[in-house]
Amino acid sequence: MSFRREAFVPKGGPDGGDGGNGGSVILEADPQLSSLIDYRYKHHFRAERGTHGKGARRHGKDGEDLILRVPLGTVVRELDSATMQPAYDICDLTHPGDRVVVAPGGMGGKGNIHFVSSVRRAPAFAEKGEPAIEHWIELEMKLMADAALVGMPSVGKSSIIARISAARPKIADYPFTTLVPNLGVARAKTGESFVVADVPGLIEGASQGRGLGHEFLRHIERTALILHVVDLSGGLENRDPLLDYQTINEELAAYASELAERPQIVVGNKCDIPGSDVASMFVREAAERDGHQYFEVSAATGQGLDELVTVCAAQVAELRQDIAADAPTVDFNAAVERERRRRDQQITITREERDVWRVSGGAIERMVVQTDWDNDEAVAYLQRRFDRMGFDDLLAKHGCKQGDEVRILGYAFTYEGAHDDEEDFADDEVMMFADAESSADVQDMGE
Ligand SMILES: Nc1nc2c(ncn2[C@@H]2O[C@H](COP(=O)(O)OP(=O)(O)OP(=O)(O)O)[C@@H](O)[C@H]2O)c(=O)[nH]1
Ligand SMILES: [Mg+2]
Repeated sequence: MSFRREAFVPKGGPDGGDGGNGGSVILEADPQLSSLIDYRYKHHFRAERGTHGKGARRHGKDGEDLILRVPLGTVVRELDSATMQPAYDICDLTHPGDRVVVAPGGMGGKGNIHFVSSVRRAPAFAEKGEPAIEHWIELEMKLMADAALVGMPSVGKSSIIARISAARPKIADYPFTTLVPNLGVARAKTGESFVVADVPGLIEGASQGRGLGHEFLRHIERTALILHVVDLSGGLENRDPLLDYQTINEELAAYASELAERPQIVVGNKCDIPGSDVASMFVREAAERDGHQYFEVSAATGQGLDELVTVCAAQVAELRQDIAADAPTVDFNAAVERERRRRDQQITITREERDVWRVSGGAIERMVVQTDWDNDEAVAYLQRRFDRMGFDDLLAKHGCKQGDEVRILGYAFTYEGAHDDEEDFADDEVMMFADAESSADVQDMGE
C-alpha cells in the first residue's frame, strides 16, 4: 500500500505496485536420466518467491521457476496428504521435454491502485500475495523397453537376454529366478538396436495377482512388442508347451485387453533338446493361427537368435514410428489445472461443535490468508467478497444460525445472518483484478 508523494501535492493518489508472482515447481522428462535416484533422499523442493511490490507503481520481481528433471516413463501421482496414498494420476511423462507444473507459483498480491472505486478514492489497503501451494506427489518410473520377454518361469527368458545383449541376469533351473526386470540392448547385424526387458515369469492367475505377476504385467503395459517365450521341452514339470502358450495369452488378455492385441512374436526355446520338434510344430501352428510370427531358437546353442533379433529390430523400428505418429499431444497442464481448480473452488462446511462451524476449501482459505487482518478496510473488503459470492446463504443452508462461530483456518467470525443491504456496495467495486486499462483510469481519478 502506497500513496503518491510529490512536492505541492498534499494528497497523492494510491500508487502501490503489485507483488511479483511466485515461481512454479515443474517436472520435465529428460532422456539423459535413467532413474529417479536423485529423488531418493531429497524430498522437499521449493521454487523462488516473488518480491514485494513498491510505491510509484513498481511491481515486485517474479520468482524463478524450479525445474526438476525426471527420466522418460515417469508417472506422476498426487498423494492424499492425510493418508499419503495415491489420490489420482497427474500425468505420464513419456516424451523428451514433456513438462508438467506440479506446484504453480502463487500470484503476487494486488497493490492498492487496484482497489479504487467511485466510493473509495483512497484505498489504504492492499492484498497479500497468494500463499504457496504445498503438496506431496509420488514419482514412479515405468520400465521403457521396446520389447519384453514374457513367459512361464524357467522357459529361458533370462538365458535369451543374456545371449542377445550384454545383460547378465541370474539363470537357474528353478522357477522365479528373476525377481526384478533386467534391461538389455540387443543389436541386429543391420545395425538397428532395441531395448529388451526380461521380466519375472508369469503363471496362471498372474493377472489376479498370483506369483509375481501383477507387479510385472504393469511394466509390460508400455512395451511395443511382446516376445512370448515357450519352453518346447515342457521343462522339469513336463508341462504342455501348447497349453503354456494359451495360458500366458489368457493372462495377458485378462490383465488388459490391449495387451492381447499388442504385436507379439512367439519364440519356441530349447529346440536343442531332443523331441522338441513335435511341440514346436504345434506351437507354430497355434501362433500362426493367432497371426503371430514364430521362431524356433535355442539359448543354449544360439540357434535362431540372430534371425529373431533382426526381425525384432525391424519390427520395433516400425512400431516406434507408428507410436510417434499416433502420440496425441496432451496438454497436461490444462487437465491438471482444471482438476486443481475444481478441487480449489469446493467449499466444505462441517459442524465442529454445537454452535461452531468449520469452513474449508482452497479458494476461500486463500481469501482469508490474503487479507491483512490489521487493516479494517481490508477486513471490510473481505466481508463484501463473502457477501457477493453468497457465502452467508450457503452457511444458512447448512443450518448456521445468527451468533454462531464460523472458523476458517485459524480465524473465527461471528455469523450475522444473510445480508440484504445490497446497496451497501456499488457495482463498480467488483474491480478486484482490474486490468491494465482500468488501472489507467484509476490513476486519472487519483489526480
Ligand atoms: N537345454 C537348454 N536349456 C536352456 C535353454 N535356455 C535356458 N535353459 C535352461 O533353463 C533353465 C531356466 O533358464 P532361465 O533363463 O533362468 O529361465 P527364465 O525364463 O528366466 O526363468 P525365471 O526367471 O525363473 O522366470 C536354466 O537351467 C537354463 O540353463 C536352452 O535353449 N536349452
Ligand atoms: Mg529369469
